[in-house]
Amino acid sequence: MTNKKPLIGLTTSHDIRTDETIQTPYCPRAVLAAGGIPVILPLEASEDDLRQLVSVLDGFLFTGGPDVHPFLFGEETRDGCGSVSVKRDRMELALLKLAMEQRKPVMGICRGIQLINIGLGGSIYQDIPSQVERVLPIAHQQPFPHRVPSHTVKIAEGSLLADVISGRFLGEENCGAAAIRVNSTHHQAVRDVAPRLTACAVAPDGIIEGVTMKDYPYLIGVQWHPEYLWEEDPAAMNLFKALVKASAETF
Ligand SMILES: [Mn+2]
Repeated sequence: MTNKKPLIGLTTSHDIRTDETIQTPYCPRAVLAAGGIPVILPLEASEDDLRQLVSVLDGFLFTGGPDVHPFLFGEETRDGCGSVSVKRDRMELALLKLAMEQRKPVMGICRGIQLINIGLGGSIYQDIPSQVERVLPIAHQQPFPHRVPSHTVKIAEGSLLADVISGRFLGEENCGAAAIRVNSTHHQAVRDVAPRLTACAVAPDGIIEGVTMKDYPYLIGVQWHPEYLWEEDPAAMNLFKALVKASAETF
């Protein structure tokens, strides 16, 4: 068993104009580099099929993408909300529920942290600039390429996220975790944190950028995009390595 690599299921993007599913290479490459095998999941699958897939796979990565439909967290669609994929929302919420029923490791990136929060009963800001008054309005849609960090994030000391970012979770502490530099390409963000989640990372304007879940084997959501940073940033690589490690432990 020891030389088998964990299988990490990845959600795909959905182009609602053409109905095509799209997978950019960044998350698969990061999972491969971290020692896992990325498995791209189908957008359209029955709940039974998803359940079977979940039982075979070892961990799950909810990737970035467009907005989540406001009805899913009990709101009307406000000015500032972007486009949505009803199919993708439905598939990912079903997948999250099934993955958590089977206690599989879960990671969410950008849309992924929001989807997880909504799936567990929390809410999000539909549009940060029009909904949040901020003394220091951070550019969460950064004006330069994704590979360049744009704002800092404070990580709660003693949290699972701090353990992962620092490398302690991997037994190879290789960077500081109190504050890290991240990229930012989102206009939505976690608002009310779901009851079972804990906010453990925050941007300088107060926007929540990370969540974890106590009483669960492994769950981390981050608002930034480590898949564009890992080649140069050990904090970003540690996130992928930790997901793979946690997934290996559930074999
Ligand atoms: Mn941000």
